[in-house]
Amino acid sequence: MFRFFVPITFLFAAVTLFPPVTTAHEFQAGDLFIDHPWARATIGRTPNGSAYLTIHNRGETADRLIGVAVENAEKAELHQHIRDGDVMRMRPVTGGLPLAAGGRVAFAPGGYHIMLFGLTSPLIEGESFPMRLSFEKAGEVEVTVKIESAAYMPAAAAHGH
Ligand SMILES: [Cu+2]
Repeated sequence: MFRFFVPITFLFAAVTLFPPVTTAHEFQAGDLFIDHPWARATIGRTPNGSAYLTIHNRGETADRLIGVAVENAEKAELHQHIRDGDVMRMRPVTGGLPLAAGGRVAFAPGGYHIMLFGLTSPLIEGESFPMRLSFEKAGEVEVTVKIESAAYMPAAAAHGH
């Protein structure tokens, strides 16, 4: 895959010099604030894509992300990466993703992500698509997922948080 050949030092420098200030967008469901949902542009006929976002629970009770749905893929699944010996593997998050009161969960490449299986069309940089998130207590909210370049990294992930 192309993106693995981009030198990582270059990515860090690019993020530092050009912070993605123009891409910030935020959505709200009750006490949950969902920041900058984004997906990587796909290259060629890649059948699957992945999407990321940050959820900040500003409330005083825990909640849980229990479902994700999109119209431009056959299936959307919550995934995480786990270490298996020397290999990182991804596996579905079972039982929903816990959102602690006052806590913040940042999805990022190499960590939590939303896997989009069977894309009905390629993800093209600069375009966007709707995604519906279901929370145990806060209910449902539709967010807009911005499609970023195939090499894009969010500032928080690039700085190792
Ligand atoms: Cu995955």
